[in-house]
Amino acid sequence: MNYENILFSIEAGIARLTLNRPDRLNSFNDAMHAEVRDALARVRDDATARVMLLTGAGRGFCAGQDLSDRAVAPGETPVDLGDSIERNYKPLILGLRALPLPVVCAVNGVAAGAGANIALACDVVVAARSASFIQAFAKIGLVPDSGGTYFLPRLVGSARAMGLALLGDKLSAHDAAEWGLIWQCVEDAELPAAVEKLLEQLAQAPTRGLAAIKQALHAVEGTTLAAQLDLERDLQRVLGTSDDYREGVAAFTAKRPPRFTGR
Ligand code: T3D
Repeated sequence: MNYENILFSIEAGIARLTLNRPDRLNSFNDAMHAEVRDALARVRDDATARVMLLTGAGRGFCAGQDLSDRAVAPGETPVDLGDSIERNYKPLILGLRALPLPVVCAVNGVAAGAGANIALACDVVVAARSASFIQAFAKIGLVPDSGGTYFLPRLVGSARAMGLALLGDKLSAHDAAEWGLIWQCVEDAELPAAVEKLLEQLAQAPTRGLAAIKQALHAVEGTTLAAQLDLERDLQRVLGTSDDYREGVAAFTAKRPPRFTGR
């Protein structure tokens, strides 16, 4: 597939996906959804990919749905938003969460509407100090989607989730980090270097082990301690046969740095 709305590459174990409609603050239309879906499938199927970066081009990260084709004239039938979510946003969020490798989100600017929640669906979120998070939905009569009603209370508690969702106020990257919504806020000029450092570290880490960590932490919702202990046991059993576990223990014993291959 030719990409016109995203930039995409996989090199040296690092998949990079940049939302690339900067004049619309990288808001999503159907074409961009199709391209992102295609790129995520390539990351999933590429055995050399060990970490993925998601970011935005220009001054924004993503302003959610492109609203330019959502205006409804009196008497016209509106677009079926449920259909749009079923076809586009739900597979995107589930696709990010299911990737068997860590996804780093570099929030380079404003993340609004679905754009904010797409960032929250990633595994490690680093934002530039000038970036912000806006649950813009209430301002146009909608409910937070793309997992917003799921992620927000879990990350920041119900009082702050309710305030963010009902008011649609801008939350600075600094406060987002303080509140535990994201991993880290860094100075704007330091974002590229901070992100590259994370990508390097994760691209050389034991990928299967990281995928299992992601799976176990995502499974914790609605489960019991006993069930989670069972899952940890099962994952550990499989990981205990991996090359990277063997290498990790050998390197520790020999007092040398490990050389993980992701297998
Ligand atoms: O519809 C479905 O399929 C259901 C799913 C819905 C999911 C959703 O995401 S609903 C929520 C949609 N998003 C929003 O409501 C956010 C709309 N945007 C804004 O509120 C503001 O743009 C921001 C707060 C994000 C940024 O403000 P600011 O002042 O920094 O920038 P700006 O001037 O508003 O935007 C710059 C340009 O991008 C501007 O175009 P122009 O005037 O330069 O030609 C603006 O119209 C455009 N833009 C920004 N957001 C969108 C957009 N164009 C289309 N759709 C957008 N969402």
